[in-house]
Amino acid sequence: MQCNHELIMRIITTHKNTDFDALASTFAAAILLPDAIPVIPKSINPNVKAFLSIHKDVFKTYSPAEIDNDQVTTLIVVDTNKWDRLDGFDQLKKKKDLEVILWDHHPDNGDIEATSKCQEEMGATVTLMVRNLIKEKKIITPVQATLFLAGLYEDTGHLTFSATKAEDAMAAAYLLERKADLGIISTILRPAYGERQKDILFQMLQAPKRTKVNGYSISFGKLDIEGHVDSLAVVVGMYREILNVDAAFGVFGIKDQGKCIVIGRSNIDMINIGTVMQRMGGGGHPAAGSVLLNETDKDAVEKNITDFIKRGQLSAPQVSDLMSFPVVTIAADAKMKIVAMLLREKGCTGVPVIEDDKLVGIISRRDFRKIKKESQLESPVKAFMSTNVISIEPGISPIQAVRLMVKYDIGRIPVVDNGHIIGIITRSDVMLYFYDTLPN
Ligand SMILES: [Mn+2]
Repeated sequence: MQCNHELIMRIITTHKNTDFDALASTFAAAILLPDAIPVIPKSINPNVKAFLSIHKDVFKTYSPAEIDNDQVTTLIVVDTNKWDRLDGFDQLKKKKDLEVILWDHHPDNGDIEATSKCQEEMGATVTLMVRNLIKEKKIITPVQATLFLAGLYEDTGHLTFSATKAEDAMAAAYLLERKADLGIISTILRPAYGERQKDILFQMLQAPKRTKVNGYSISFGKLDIEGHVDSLAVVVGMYREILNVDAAFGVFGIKDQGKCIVIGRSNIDMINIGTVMQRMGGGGHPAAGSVLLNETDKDAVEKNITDFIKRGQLSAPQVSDLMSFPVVTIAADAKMKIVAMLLREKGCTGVPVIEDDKLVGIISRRDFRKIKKESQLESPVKAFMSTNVISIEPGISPIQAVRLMVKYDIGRIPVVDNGHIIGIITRSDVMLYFYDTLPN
């Protein structure tokens, strides 16, 4: 009698530069398919590496070198759908009868042809895994829940990235219910600060120069770097904290590419980094931002930024930056029939009323209800206008304008400087502003 020794080897793997979503999905797959072996690429993100070194006993992984590809019968791929993102499995590409199971949240543009797959655009792959864990009533430990939530949070920016789906939030809720530890997550998701980053920070601190610009303390750290360096924003953040300045900029020259990366961090409202970076073609938000410039003269970059700040163009935007002007107004002694014509012509619901160049009231379509007989159309505007006008000063912040609009349920506020109307700010002005300044 012949004994047919058929080997079955199922392995789970994921993409190179393994991040938390990839690692989480790998171990979630290991719960779903308990006979499969998790194989992690050689190159993994520094914070994932740190996590694995602490959790060695709980999350046992294998390296691609430990796997005999000839024995592999099933390949489970998570968080990628491309062969070239895997480490050490090229041989399997052509293997006949290989079963391939795919779990991925990226758009379907890869070259891995799966025997069966779960591929949906989702904030994180681990959300798809959690869906199956719940369906199959698998029990997960708090440590597993913590890893899974770290993956989910990393890929969705704590559920804030626009790719986040409702199901990601529900998966997060489930993982919190399973006792995922938020304290640990905030520690392990902290961006990597390694040897490279430390060297750069120390170089920046060699000759720190603090300057006063418009009363604010500012510092520039300028140096050349070679090749790609992760987490430069973290370095600049630490640099600002150590020097205790209002705003700090890192200007990093990449000589061989003829470019430089500028990264800014600000601790005060008056210096809006997002605005600085936008003017140079980059982006960001008030506290942090960056730009890649086709420029190698780091001193020129410093001068450029300093000049911007000197001109006071970086202060937080004010109502006067957003308002529309000139404003259509009407004189207080104009007849009501003229107002009616004006409103119809301009297609607006109301217009400010002026007397001796000062704002004295506002007349709106609603006020025409007070007119009882035809002859009243010959009466002056001041007889029908409302005199308790909500107005705003030009130096106020846009958010204050929004508060007034909400409080009084109005869509437009006259901007008044010393009693004179100099513009009008509308709901659409402020909405446009807030959406434009949101970081991408
Ligand atoms: Mn992912």
